[in-house]
Amino acid sequence: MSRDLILGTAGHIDHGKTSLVKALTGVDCDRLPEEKARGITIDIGFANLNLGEYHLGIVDVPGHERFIKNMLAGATGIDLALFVVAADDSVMPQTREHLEILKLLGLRHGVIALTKADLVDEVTREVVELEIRELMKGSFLESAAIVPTSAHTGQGIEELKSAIRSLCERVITREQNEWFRLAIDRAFVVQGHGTVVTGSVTSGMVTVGDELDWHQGDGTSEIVRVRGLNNHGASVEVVHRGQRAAINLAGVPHEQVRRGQELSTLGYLEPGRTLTVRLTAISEFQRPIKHRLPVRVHIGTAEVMATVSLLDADRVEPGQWVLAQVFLEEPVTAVWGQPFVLRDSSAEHTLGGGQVLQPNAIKLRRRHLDSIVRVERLWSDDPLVRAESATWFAGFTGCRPADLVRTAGLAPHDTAASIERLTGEAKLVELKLPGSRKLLLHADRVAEIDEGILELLQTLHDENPLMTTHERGSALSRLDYLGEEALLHAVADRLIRLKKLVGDAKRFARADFKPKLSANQRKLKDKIVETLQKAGFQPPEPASFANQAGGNAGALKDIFEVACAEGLLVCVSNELYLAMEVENDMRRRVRELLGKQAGATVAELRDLLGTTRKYAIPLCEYLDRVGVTKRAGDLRVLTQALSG
Ligand SMILES: Nc1nc2c(ncn2[C@@H]2O[C@H](COP(=O)(O)OP(=O)(O)OP(=O)(O)O)[C@@H](O)[C@H]2O)c(=O)[nH]1
Ligand SMILES: [Mg+2]
Repeated sequence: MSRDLILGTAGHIDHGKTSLVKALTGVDCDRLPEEKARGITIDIGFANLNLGEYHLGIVDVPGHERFIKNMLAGATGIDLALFVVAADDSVMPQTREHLEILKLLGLRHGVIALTKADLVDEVTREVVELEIRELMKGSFLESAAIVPTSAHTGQGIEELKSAIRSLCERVITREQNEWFRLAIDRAFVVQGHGTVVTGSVTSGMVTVGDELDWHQGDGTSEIVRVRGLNNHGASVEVVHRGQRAAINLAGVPHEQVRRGQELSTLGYLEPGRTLTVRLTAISEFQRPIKHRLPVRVHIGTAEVMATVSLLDADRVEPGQWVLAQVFLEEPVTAVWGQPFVLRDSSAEHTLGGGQVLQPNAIKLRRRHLDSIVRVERLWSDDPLVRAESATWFAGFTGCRPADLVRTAGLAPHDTAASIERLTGEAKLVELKLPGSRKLLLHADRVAEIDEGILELLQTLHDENPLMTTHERGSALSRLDYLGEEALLHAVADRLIRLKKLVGDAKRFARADFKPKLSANQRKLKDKIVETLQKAGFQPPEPASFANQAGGNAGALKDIFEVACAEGLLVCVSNELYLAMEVENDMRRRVRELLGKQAGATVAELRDLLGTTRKYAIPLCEYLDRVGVTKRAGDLRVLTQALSG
């Protein structure tokens, strides 16, 4: 099976990176007139190399210290490094700086080319090899092959190819079925086709005709359609991780497209201005990184000015790791675990870098132990621990299950199973909202909202000791909650399922609430129930008890409701209550009659119950509502369920 990987060059200026790529592939990556004139690489160039089953996209980067930002744009998303040191010049400043950058970018594999071998004798070559070995100690290139090469004589080119090939065999890449991401490193117009962007595909795949989010680097995103795809000059239907891609976008004005923007699967990325990160300073840069230092952040192909805030330290000494937040002047699209590099504000030195822990963070208080502990958990090897912590940070408004791919590094196809585990362990709660939306909240957050609702209802019950239930909408709107009300309703529904509340879609009450009647109110209630038991199917309306109620006249309606809640009365309509026995008697009589004849008119039922039309109509409607009867033209018939 063939495999695609991206290889990037690295090394000091003039050490022969571009010449080596040409010797390997025949392609001259220096395509700009200025590059040709000056004999140096200014911006990244591209070539490709087929080594048996391995297809390598090559990104050739400049070595000049002034073009480190271009080197960074090229190095993002590479799988392996072709690290170049000239035999006649040995280790130089950008040899070190590029090595540090590749380490910060989390590179794991590389091969070292000792270029210009034709210019030195055996002894010099051996000395330079020793210097290289010394430099690489403790890095991913510690035991990398060192292959002496010459772009002029062709020496070592075949050996280098086989070293790259055996390196490819060792590269383990993430799984294929991740979401698509491409950081744009170039944009141009092709006559007759329109805007084309290029980049290294760092995850997932995309097919012609697909829609993608185009993140424009200013916080706005637009949905764009892939009109055509190209991989190293060949038109293709699909591009995937490990390939260089040129994407022809439909209806996108090329002036608006630039390096630093990103294309991704719909809904995957979310631009953010605050990142929480783990951060280290490189030993090459002798000074520590201090709290509130202004920096340039390089992430993906973007470069953005920012300020560093150290959460658990005042300075980062070289080699030490701390937790920090990065406040960016322009939003970036990042995901959990994504590497970044920090350079000083005047773009002269690489200072350090690290990995993103929160791509869309809120400002955290420094030295705040609880947040720091939870941020630390975001660096756990266990994706479940990360998912729990990321959901906690999503706060009272929660997050979508799919957000955990971006915020906790879950694989898209593992998300559902991970959430099931965490909800099973009662660490997270999944709430179902209208429109089959799902929101995830940390169990601690739900517990706080639960408490808010229960306390609120306690207050309402205390204020209205006779009111058996409260209207949900108006009650919940009194809660001090800034998110969407649908979430509160979902939490309330859950409390009803958990039997901490009683109620339905409209009204609710605490399950432990018992209306508190005074002695007089209790007497009045007994009197009402007794009266209604005797009144049969022509009961007096609640207002008719006003005289007897005296000072309790205002509470009459509530007293009726209490009697209903206690199962003594049944509410037929606003003004019409029946004693429970009377209601049962009605059901019995109606079933008996309709057992004998197929249907009955309102008038027949009126006569059956010995009442008047005024009562008969609401009583019939009530019987329909509770499912005893249903209408069939002018007649009432028994419902199917009960007729059998
Ligand atoms: N003798 C000799 N000269 C070489 C070799 N490789 C490159 N050169 C020369 O070294 C100079 C720089 O080579 P490039 O390939 O442009 O170096 P580079 O590393 O790409 O330089 P930047 O991209 O600007 O950092 C050119 O004049 C090359 O002809 C080699 O193997 N032997
Ligand atoms: Mg070059």
